[in-house]
Amino acid sequence: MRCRTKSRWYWLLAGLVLAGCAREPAGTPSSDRGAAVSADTAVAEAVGQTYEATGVVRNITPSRDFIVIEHEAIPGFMDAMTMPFALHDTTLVAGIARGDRVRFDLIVENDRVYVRRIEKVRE
Ligand SMILES: [Cu+2]
Repeated sequence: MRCRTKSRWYWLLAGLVLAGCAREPAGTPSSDRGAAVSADTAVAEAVGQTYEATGVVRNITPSRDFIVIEHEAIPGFMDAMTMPFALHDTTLVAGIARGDRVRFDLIVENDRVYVRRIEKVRE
């Protein structure tokens, strides 16, 4: 039970971490204000965009509202990394399992980033 509570918090936090993920690409020193400003500009430019990305599924929450994907670089938005993404609805991951290679659409809005379409691709 205690475990479950912890993992629930993990997913809630993961949603918040997402914004930080896009704002501060790996390797950006937080003390470097210039880099921080340009990263913010990149986030501002990303709002309203849809990005197509590919990666490998590492986890799906039992509630099917988050998926962890080891994604490849998303040009203009993110470096390659493993991170959680919110799923637009729970039916999206029907037929998708851990270890699957997937292609997905990432929608970037003002206050959230989520997956709207995801499909399994053949290796
Ligand atoms: Cu990422």
